[in-house]
Amino acid sequence: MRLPTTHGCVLPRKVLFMPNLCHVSAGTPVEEIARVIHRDGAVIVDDVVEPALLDRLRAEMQPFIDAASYGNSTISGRATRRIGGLAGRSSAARDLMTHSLVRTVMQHVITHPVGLQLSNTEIITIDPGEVHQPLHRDQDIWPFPFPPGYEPLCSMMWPLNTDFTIQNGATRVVPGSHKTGFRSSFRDEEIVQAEMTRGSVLFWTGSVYHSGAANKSATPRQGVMVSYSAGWLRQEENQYLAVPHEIARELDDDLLRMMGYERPNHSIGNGIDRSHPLGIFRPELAKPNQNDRSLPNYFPYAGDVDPLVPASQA
Ligand SMILES: O=C(O)CCC(=O)C(=O)O
Ligand SMILES: [Fe+2]
Repeated sequence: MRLPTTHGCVLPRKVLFMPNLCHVSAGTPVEEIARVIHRDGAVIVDDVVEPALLDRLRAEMQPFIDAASYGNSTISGRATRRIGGLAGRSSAARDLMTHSLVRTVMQHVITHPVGLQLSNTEIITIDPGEVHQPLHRDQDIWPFPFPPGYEPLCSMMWPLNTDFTIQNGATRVVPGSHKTGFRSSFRDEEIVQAEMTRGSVLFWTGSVYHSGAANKSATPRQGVMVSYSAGWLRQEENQYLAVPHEIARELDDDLLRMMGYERPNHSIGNGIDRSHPLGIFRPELAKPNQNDRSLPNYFPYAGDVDPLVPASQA
């Protein structure tokens, strides 16, 4: 038996093991949104942005989508077109990826963010006839066995051209699979699809099994996928290359910092001669050997600092 998708996450505790993707409203406190993500591995937040923002994003990106080629593997999708570099190519995409809800959810979900960073930006167009993408965990791009409960990565998907439906390839998710470690087989009853309206967003952790889905409709399914990771990991999409420097220098400092032009502690991400990496675009920050002494130091130099306990909790 499959439970219908619930609105408001009011499932009684005793049936929490049933596969389910909760919908919550955009006004839900971020702590509650994060609690559901930690519990289920994913959540849908309804009606976060106006469709007009998505119209603008589509208009800015359609030429790139039209020129995109298909993937060459089952994971990239042989009837799926992917276009990246959104931070440099679309101001509407920048509005989505820096939306205050996104920022706060990421801060609540990612473990030891040490300079939350943009990891990947993509428009994924699943054309009619595409088959299911294999279920996978996004965090497996890094060869490290993160323990259950440790979340180095969190992604989101915004329906772009149409609502997401079972028919047109709404993202598949295996709720709860973020707690059970590596797996290679799944029962159909465990898998749910992220049916949602345009303007809503699906969040999922790097640890939960999920995938794109078969498109059995007559219309392409376009979705905007954005991922954030802890700032001490290598980005999936290299933002220094994905966004040409002549465009990057015009972007807000705040976004540039999230793209990786940041030094989130004493020792990660220095520019030349231990200068601030944002100095490449902002000469006033380009001073060599001027570490920000207010930043946390994650090395236990003195022997009395636990590197995994943020200073605020020590
Ligand atoms: O297209 C989707 O719905 C999900 C895609 C995905 O999970 C991925 O490419 O990593
Ligand atoms: Fe994925």
